[in-house]
Parts: sequence; C-alpha cells; structure tokens
Amino acid sequence: MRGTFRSVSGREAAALTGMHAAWLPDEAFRPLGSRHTVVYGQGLLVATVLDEMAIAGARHGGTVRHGGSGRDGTADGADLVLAVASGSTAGSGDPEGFALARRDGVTTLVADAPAGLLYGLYHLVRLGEAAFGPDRPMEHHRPALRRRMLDHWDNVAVHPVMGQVERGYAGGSLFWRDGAARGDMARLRAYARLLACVGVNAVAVNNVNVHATEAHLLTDRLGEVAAIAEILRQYGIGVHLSVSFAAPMTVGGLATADPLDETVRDWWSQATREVYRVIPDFGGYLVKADSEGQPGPFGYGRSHADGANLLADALAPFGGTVRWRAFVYNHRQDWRDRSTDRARAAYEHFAPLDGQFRDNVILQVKYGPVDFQVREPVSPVIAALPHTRVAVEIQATQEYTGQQQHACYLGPLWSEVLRFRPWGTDGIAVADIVAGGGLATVANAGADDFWTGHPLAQANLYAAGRLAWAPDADPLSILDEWIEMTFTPAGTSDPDRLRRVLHAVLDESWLTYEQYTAPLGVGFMVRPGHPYGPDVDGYEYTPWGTYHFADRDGIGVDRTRATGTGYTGQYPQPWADVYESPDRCPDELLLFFHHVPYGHVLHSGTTVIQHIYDTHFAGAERAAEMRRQWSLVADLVEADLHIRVRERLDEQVRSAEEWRDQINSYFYRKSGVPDAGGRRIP
Ligand code: GCV
Repeated sequence: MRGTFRSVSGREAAALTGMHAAWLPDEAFRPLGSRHTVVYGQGLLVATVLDEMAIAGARHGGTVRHGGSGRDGTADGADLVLAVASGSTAGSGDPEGFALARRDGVTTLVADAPAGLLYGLYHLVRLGEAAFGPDRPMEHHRPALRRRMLDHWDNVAVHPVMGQVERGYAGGSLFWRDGAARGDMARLRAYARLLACVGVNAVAVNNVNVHATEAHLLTDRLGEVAAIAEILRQYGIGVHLSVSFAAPMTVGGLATADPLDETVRDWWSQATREVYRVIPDFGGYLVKADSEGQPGPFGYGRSHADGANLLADALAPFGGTVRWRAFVYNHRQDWRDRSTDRARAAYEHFAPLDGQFRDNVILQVKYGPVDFQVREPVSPVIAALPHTRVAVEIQATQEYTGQQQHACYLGPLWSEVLRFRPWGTDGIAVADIVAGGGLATVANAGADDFWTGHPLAQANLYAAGRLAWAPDADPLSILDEWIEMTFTPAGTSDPDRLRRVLHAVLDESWLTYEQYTAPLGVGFMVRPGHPYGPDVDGYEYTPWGTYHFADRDGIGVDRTRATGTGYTGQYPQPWADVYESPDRCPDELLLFFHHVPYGHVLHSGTTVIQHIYDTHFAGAERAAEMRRQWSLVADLVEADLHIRVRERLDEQVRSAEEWRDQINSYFYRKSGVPDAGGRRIP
C-alpha cells in the first residue's frame, strides 16, 4: 500500500512556480528514492514519511511499501526499513529520537514515535549514499534541546512603519498578506518540510508586537491560525501565537487586563479553552510585555511573574506553554543619564523573580543583554534563574547583521553562545541550561522566491535548526551539510570548486561583518530606525540606551563595578572578574565593558585606534574577496541564483566601503591619531 500523495496537488504545484528549492531538492532524495523501502507505523507523521518516500521512489526508481502499524513483519526484500517500534526496541527514550543501523545489506531506522521517524528520514537524506554502504553499528540520535522554535515577526495587516514583516528582509510573509491569510498552502507545506528537515518543532505565526488586527487571531480569527496549524502539524510543528497582554480589553471588551482580576483570569481561561477546541495541539503563547510600548503587568503594579502565571494557568489544563520574553528595558532613557544601563535591565527585572514562575512558563532571553548585535557578551540572565525554564533567543533575520543584503553566516556566533560556560570551564554550558526551554530563532524566511532574500541567508535558517538539535555541532560542518543538501555539488561539473567557493564566501563572513562595522563589541553605530548602514552617532543622543561615548581621548562603555554601571556584577565568577578587568577582558568585547583611551594596547599587541583602522580596511577587502570568489562559480549554480547573490555582494562591497570610510574618518577626526599604515582615510 502506498501513502496518499498529499504533498503535491496540481493546483499547489502551480502555486509553487517561480519558487526556488532550498535544501531538500529532488536530487537529495536519490539515494533513498532508488531503494526498496518498507515503512512500519501509523499516524499523521508516518503518512508524511510515506509521502516523502513515495514521491522519491516515483522519481528515482525505488519502491515503498507500508508494512502496517507494527514491526512484526520482516524486511521482505527491502533494503531500507523505517519503523516506529512501540515498546521501543529503538531505545532512544525520546519521542523525537531514532536509532540507525545497517546489517546484511539492510539499513534500518527505528523510532519510538512517529516524530522520530520523520527526523530519522531527513537524517538519512543527509547521509545520502553513506547510509547504504558498509555495515554500520547501531547509533542513537536525539535532540539536545526539546524545544526548537521559530518566531515570525509577521504582521497580518501591513504596518505603516514596519510593513508586512517587522525586520523582514525576505519579501512578504509566508502566512499573511494585506490583512488576510496568505492562503498559499503549497508554499506553507514546502516551508514546513524544510523546517522539519532541520528539526524545528514549534513556530509562532505572528509578530511579538501585537497590533490591533493581529490581536484577533486569538479570538474571531482563530480559524486562520487553525488552517496554518493543519499544515504544520503534518511535519511535527506546533503552532504558537503571540498575544497582547491587553487582549482582555482590546478584543474582550473588559475594563482591565490586571492579571490578578478574576474576570481577566476567566477571560484568558475561556479564550484558551476555545483555542484548544479549535487547535487541540496548540503550542502556547509568546508574550512581549512592558517592552517598547507593548502593554504588560507593570501597568497594574504587578510583576512579570504575575503576568506570565496568568497565561500559564490558562494554558496548563491543555499542556500549553507561555513563552515570556525577558526583553524588557526603558526605551525612553535620557541619554544624559549615566546611571541607567540598558544592558542591566533584563537581569534586574527577572533575576529576583526566580522560583515564582509556573512550570509551564519559559523565560525567553535574547543571547546578549542589548539587542542582537554582531558581538555581545552572553546575557547574564541565562544563568541567573536556576529555578526557571529558560530559552535563548537568536535572530536569523539579519536586523543588525546586514539585513540579508550582506552575506553573514551566523552559525559560528550562535555556536559560541550555546557553548559559553557562565561558571567557567568546569561549569555547564548555555546549551545545558536551555535543554528544557530550548532555542527560539527570529525567522528570516518569507515569500521571496529564494525564501530568504539573500539566497545564502538560507544557511542561517538551516543552522538555527541544526544547532537547536545539536548545539555542540561544528557550525562549519553544518555549513557543509547545507551546501550538500542545497546545491548537490556532486551533480555539477566541479563539485570541489563549488564547495570551496561557498566556504570561502561564508565561513568567516560573520567575522568580516564584525570587522567593518562597530568595533570591539561596542555595538550599534547604525542608522536609527531601519538600522542599516553606518551612522556612528546615529543612536548616541537618543533615548534607546545604546551609546559608545567616544570623545577625543577614548571610547567604550564603562560597565565595571569599580567605576561604571556595575553590569559586570551580574555575571557569576569567573566572568564577573574577567570582564571587570580591562587586562583580562577578551579583546572583542573590550568596548562593551570598558571605556579606554585610543592608545590602549589590546592582547593582540595593537592599539585600539590602530585596530579600528586595520579591521575596517581588512573587512572591506574581505567583502571584495567574497565577491571575487562568487564570480568563480557562475557556471555551477542556477543563473538567477548566481545573479541574485552577485547583486547582493555588490551591495555588500559598497556598504562595507561606506562603513570603513565613515568609521575610520570619524575616529581619525576624534582622535587625531594617524593610521600607522599611512592608508587613505577620507
Ligand atoms: C519585534 C528590536 C527590534 C524590534 C523588535 C524588538 C524585539 O528592538 O528593532 O523591531 O520588535 O527588538 O525583539 O521585540
């Protein structure tokens, strides 16, 4: 018996015209699709596995047979067995895990539950022919992080300032268009499949800034969310909604949203009951409260624990989770006020609340204390709430890292964050702390034909999923995987050249971006509002709390306990002392923690001012070299993809030169110190 072909109906295929494959092109399925496969198990996700295999088989000459619900039959001449084994011979002990072995010419993948079978299938695709070579001893696989989420900052109605997708650089939204559901289910399915392939199991379908239209997704527009859930469910992905704390008033007509008010508690209970009636496997709520103008419990003199617990209590009977964001700070700061430090805010708000949150609350913390900069220290909040489930939030949408105009592979940055050990080398890593809360990634995909605007930005989406599954994976190996799964180099006339060039463009692109933008962890220096391109003083005299304090003598923010804002004291040892000391502080974070003279000598042996000049000249040169490299593969990738990347690299080179010249000129004029290399500074 074959699975029903749900994946491609004629109408849906037509809707996909013009869209480019991301990872998982047809070719990637050849090794599996040319085999004789038997699938055991039942349920929605097993049907998805059967679909995948049936389509691959039809394309590549193999066969697929559904062997029934239990694995009591034999392989029966099959050379690939995919089985859900209840009672677990798989032994991964995890509904998302699987075991894999090869013996006597048969590759066998066994999962405890259907989700594991689906993830195992994509694992086999990644292995390709290697899954069908010599015998393989049994290997067990399971995700390190339970919750692997994508947060879409998509608006339903086009926002007058932020547009269809807040900080979106990939065309429109995959979910919404001009106030209505987009309704492009074929594309949604294709997207869900890409996400399942990298292990994503949760998606929030609307922006954390919940505007008037979007507030109704919770109530009278719930059906539109259910339609999305219907597709995502087929790939093991649970739908979440961003909700407004003021919903009881704005959509419920109550006079208050006070979390301790009984009518408010009843309202949330009723609304949530209805959500689960319509979407029984609904994941939960995501909340941005008391932040950048969003309503929250402070308005009623209540704490964030009161606020989060209100929603947690409404969700608990149904097994749902509330993800409460820790991104809370005063965005109306007086720049003259040197006692307020935005970096301190999240810790000050949330650390004292440890132990007060319900079990189904996850505190979602941005990886750095400020805002997704190219370089920040890891947020001390992650280590400050031992009795609270914590998730770390990263940003695939490149708001501050080149807005998908610049190639900037962020896998190495995220890997550093996940491996960071807040208590020093003998302590546990961030990835261990967030094992239960997980990784939440602000999404970077949209309605763009290449999914992510810059086709190479797909690598960030891919890496976000894979790092959530395996936080200790080498980000460059993940890049290898993405290259193989996306470009199938073996099918081109020069696989090695293609692989080499993609690595040459992407491997160090994060560090290159860091080189030509704000130096040594000081951050920002971008145009206010959109924040693209250089503007050294753009944020300096604004209320946003993001300052560099450059004057004629030096630069940087003194966040020490001895003479500064005291932020270093939010870290446990050894970091509290390492960051406190300008001599021990890592070079790349020096200006985040210290205000130093331009002549301060870094560990690298160069002065701060010379470092600024050197890195900015080098960064712009490296951008030019990325463009040169890309020109070497015009014959190896699709023409329109090559052109799109080339255009973006042209912009990257232009922008990097602009950054170089503005930053170098600014600091030359401030300091009066000439470049030791005698290079031209305009
Ligand atoms: C969704 C930054 C962005 C905002 C974003 C906010 C957040 O400030 O510029 O667009 O709002 O982060 O993470 O909530």
